[in-house]
Amino acid sequence: MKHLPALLAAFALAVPSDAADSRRPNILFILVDDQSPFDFKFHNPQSTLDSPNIDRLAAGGMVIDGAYHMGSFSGAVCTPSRHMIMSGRTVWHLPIGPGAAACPPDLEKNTVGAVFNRAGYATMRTCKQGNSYAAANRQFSVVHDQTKRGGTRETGSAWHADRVLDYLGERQAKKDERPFFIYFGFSHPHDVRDGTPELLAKYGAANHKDKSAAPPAHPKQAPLPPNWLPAHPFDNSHMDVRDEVAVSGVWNRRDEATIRNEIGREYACSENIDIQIGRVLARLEKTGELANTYIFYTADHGMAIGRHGLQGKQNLYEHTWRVPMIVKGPGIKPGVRAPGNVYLGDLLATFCDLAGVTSPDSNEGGSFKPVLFGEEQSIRDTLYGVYNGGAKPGMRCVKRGDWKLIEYESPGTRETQLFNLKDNPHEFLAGHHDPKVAALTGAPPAKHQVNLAGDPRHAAKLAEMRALLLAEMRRLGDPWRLSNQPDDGLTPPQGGKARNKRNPKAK
Ligand SMILES: [Ca+2]
Repeated sequence: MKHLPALLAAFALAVPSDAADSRRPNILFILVDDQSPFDFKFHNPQSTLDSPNIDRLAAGGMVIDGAYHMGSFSGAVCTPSRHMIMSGRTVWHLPIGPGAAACPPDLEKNTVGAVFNRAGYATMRTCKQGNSYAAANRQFSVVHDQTKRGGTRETGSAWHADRVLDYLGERQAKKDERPFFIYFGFSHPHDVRDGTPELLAKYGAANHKDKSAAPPAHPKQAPLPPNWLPAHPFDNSHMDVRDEVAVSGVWNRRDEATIRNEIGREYACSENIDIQIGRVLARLEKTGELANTYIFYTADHGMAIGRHGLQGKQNLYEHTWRVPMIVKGPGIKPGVRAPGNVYLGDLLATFCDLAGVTSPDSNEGGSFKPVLFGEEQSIRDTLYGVYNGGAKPGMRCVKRGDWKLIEYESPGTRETQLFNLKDNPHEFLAGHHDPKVAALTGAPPAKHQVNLAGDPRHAAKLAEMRALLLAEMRRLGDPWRLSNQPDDGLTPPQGGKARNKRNPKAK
């Protein structure tokens, strides 16, 4: 037995190089469709959503409090978001939209699936179909995409989990030793939010079909969000988009019963997703692969569902601009959080950094591995957001530290909002102090801070944030300018009027 150490050393030297590859980390990337960060207790302690498996991921890894999608030039916010996730490129540099002409050709060959195939990973994807990035999706070696938004095992979220479990089973049967990159996407909680009967019952919700009447109230329904409003106080440039007027179960309605029922439907779909994630995590634990797997949980963008009188994803309030974000895996301390200041477009660089893979030249995102490993609190100071899928130029926002500016401009509309998110995290407006609104939401007293844009005490901060927004618009190649900005010699893209000089003075 005295020769055992020498034998072990000889064995170690004899390990072939590809076995070393097998110790590279797996990546399980979980992406849900349309989910506000405030649906979760780890981002909002008042939430009534039960999500024990996702909560355990949060407790076992890092919660990123400042994760955002950069925005959209289309009502289908999912589509540019998913292009940014796959390619690591910024919103005006995608193969779709106004920046398409300047985008490198064959970009899909430098998207997540292709990059990880070249690195020797086993790649698999399941997700919804449509409003996505088809050319990039096809790069994964195994693809099972179908839109599953029903309330049964075959028609709902369980279908996506079954595809991942089947894949893991085949991998085990074939003794595939390669590390995996699994893109585990869901079609929910995007509408139509047809939950399973038992989960709908748990949240007091019904799959409401009668456009002429509100759904029944139920004591198990979640309360109204604190920043609910019966209507948005002004035209934000896209009030008639499908998500604001045509979602089955809500339509144009914003009454308490409709919104509380719809939140129940959203939670029923989100808890089902949580259950499905639990099945996959249990399998990875059983096969011994969990400890060497980085797990990412996020959404393609947030969602309003009654907040600020809005229903959809076509706005830049925090409930919609921000996304939930958890990362758990080797080297990440459990139960930690950081601002991060990350975009979804930073994911590709981060996946590559964690796996020791060189990110492609076309990538514009930054790795947030230093944040995950506790070396940095954030990877940038300033965050920019855009929505201009409706009237042009639409909405722009910029955030630095606790301060956030949102500008709205389209023919007939010019509005400015300035928030200190530390003092006013729900972005309360004057309308939240209306006694009839406050009676339903429990909104704070009227002395509570609201939009500060018209307050002369904050004029210097407003000017500073406006300068910051212009700098970001220039840096990122935003093809539009607002009427209070220099036009920079730009010719507005086709599809709308860039400038509205009828009412240029900000309110
Ligand atoms: Ca979406």
